[in-house]
Amino acid sequence: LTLEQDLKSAVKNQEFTLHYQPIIDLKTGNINAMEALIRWNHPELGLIPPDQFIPISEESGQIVSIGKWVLETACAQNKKWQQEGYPPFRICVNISTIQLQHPNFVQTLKAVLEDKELESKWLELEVTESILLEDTQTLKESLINLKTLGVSMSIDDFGTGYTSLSYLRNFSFDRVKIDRSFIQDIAAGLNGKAITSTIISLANKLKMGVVAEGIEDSTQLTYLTQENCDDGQGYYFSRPLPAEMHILSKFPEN
Ligand code: G
Ligand code: G
Ligand code: MN
Ligand code: NA
Repeated sequence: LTLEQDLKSAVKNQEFTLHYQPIIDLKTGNINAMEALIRWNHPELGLIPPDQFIPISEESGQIVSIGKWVLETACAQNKKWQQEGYPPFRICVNISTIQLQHPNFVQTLKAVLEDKELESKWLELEVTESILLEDTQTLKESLINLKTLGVSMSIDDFGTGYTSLSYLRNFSFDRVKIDRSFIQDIAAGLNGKAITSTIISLANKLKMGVVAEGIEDSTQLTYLTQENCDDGQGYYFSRPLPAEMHILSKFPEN
């Protein structure tokens, strides 16, 4: 179809936009991070969600330039929030496996951080478990170089992919994000609760942080807090919103 054709001019025509969703510290209620989520404002079709164009852009290779735009925009926005005086938090960017496997990925990322003057510790990359199947040399080197650079790494949609626990042993990730399907199952009883609490204790034992995705109600929140889940994200706290629509609180003056 023409979506692939239209994607070619989308970066240049500034048709992409990022929405941001907070990731909340369940103990303090503070914002620990913001996840950047891309949307495409198509001139004729209107707002297109990423599920409908990211796979196309991965097949065509356009994800590399789109992904660079996402990194630049998200890092610049996080720097802006810091300059406005908000307590600093990480910016989380979703990275496709294809993007991460590109030989110039780490170099590009380093240049973006320098250009936007954002310290590497305020950037987190979210990758899915599919990355762990790609046992290539480029990928291994990239993961090591990213670690050296000081960016954080998290595994997104954890539990839905081809998780092999040996990968968690071989690569050191900072955080796992429990897929929202498991959070939705909490109210349904035994299995949802058992799976989420098992992922939480696995993360704790492996000294990784753990984030629950897709929290929509207080029952889920209460259970996750009780199970010592570190962070939470979901409509209960906030939908993904344009940067200017987030109401953030500044450090109290003292
Ligand atoms: O925001 P929404 O729920 O529509 O996102 C759907 C999917 O698109 C999610 O799996 C999310 O990880 C992915 N996604 C959102 N933004 C980006 C992005 O900038 N890059 C990549 N590669 N995936 C993204
Ligand atoms: O795969 P990834 O985790 O990156 O997907 C994030 C997507 O999940 C976002 O695009 C966002 O729209 C969606 N999302 C975030 N919070 C919730 C929630 O509480 N419920 C549901 N159904 N979707 C959510
Ligand atoms: Mn994500
Ligand atoms: Na997810």
